[in-house]
Amino acid sequence: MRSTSVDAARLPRLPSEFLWGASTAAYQIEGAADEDGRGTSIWDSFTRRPGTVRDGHTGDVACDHYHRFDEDVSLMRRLGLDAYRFSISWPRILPSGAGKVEPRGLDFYDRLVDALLDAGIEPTPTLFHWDLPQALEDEGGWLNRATADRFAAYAAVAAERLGDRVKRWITLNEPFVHMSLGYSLGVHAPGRTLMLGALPVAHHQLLGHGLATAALRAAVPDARVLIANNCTPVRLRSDARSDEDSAAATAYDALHNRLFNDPILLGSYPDLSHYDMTDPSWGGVVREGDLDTISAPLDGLGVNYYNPTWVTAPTDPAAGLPFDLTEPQEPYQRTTCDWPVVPDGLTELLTGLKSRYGKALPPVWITENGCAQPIGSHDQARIEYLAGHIDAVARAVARGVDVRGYFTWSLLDNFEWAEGYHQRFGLVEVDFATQLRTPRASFEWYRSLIAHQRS
Ligand code: IFM
Repeated sequence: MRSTSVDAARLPRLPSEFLWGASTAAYQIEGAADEDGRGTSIWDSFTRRPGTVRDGHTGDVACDHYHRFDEDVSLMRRLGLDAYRFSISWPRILPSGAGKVEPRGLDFYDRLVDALLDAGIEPTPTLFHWDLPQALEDEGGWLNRATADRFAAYAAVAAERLGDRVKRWITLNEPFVHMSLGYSLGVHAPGRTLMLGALPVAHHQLLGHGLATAALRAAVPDARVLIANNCTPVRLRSDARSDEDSAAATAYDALHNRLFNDPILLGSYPDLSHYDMTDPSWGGVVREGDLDTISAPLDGLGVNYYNPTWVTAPTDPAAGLPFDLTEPQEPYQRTTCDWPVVPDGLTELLTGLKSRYGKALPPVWITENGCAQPIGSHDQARIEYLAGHIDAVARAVARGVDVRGYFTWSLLDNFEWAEGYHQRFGLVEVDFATQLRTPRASFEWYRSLIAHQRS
């Protein structure tokens, strides 16, 4: 590993109890798709449809973490992680989504949790990171309100088995992204193209979050429950002039951020009249009592941050959306996903959450942040990305935002959804032909950062 020019010791010191972690997700790393009674997930079905994923890649083997988790926990121990955020595969535990429990699936997470605890790492599972059991998709997926009840029942099964050792739980990962890419645009599973017809998916996921929160608290009285929302500061280009541009920003913010944060933190939906949604019940989707369930107190808000979003007024009103997505004028560095690298967007996001929600904002954990970089590069860009974003978190903390931890995305190179194995987000490089794990320079850098912050 090469030494680096960004000295981890020069970053501001975060509070001593600040938690340092790394994140992954089941379908992206586990593999073992047909083992030990695992049911089919929507990603198994989607990846089999021609043209959905670059080069026809699938998560069938992925990082083979199901068989190699001991080696991966050793890597985490070397890093000195306080916590590891992984996700539980719903179809591994309930192959049909509901009803019969597969004990071998639960056994796997039992072994993983024990290995983490032995290594002094706090297990932090997410219950839903997009791999819905196909059997539930066949009944409408998250368009079907019953999926929210099924989700709570699954949460209870997981909590009853693991809750003696697992105390921090995350219900959903990025419900905005699952709704928009999976149900509006069709570039993720389940591949529906409903555009605004996907909005019930937002409500049913949020209802599932609320019901699962209650189930977790019933099974694990000292549980700490979070949700991981993908949040983005919404920016206008510096040449934006019109009120229409500002209205576009407000509309996009409502859809991406407020739709998923307001009901949880304030118990209400944002103004969606830009989307012709004036009926507060969304045509009967939102029922009496739902918002009380959704807004049950949380122990923390998980924030996944990658970059700001630039919008302008729509050029084609007939397209049906009240904004256009656009590109910034500034020549930001780009990741291999072509995402601009904008660390100060994270400070803006965190301070913006504090001013928007005030006392209603619980402590925040950054539950994902990281970047894809070219394979074989010397990894300097990833180190600079991490340093810039951790510094941005420290700036928000200095401005009074209660941020309690940072989980980088990701521990390992993994299956990056529609991009297959082409985007490399890992602190650890994975050779998918041999499964050889090779820590990158950013691994060593993150290790030294954690050691320094603790010293
Ligand atoms: O890989 C994904 C992850 O599953 C969810 N958040 C964004 C990451 C990078 O695209």
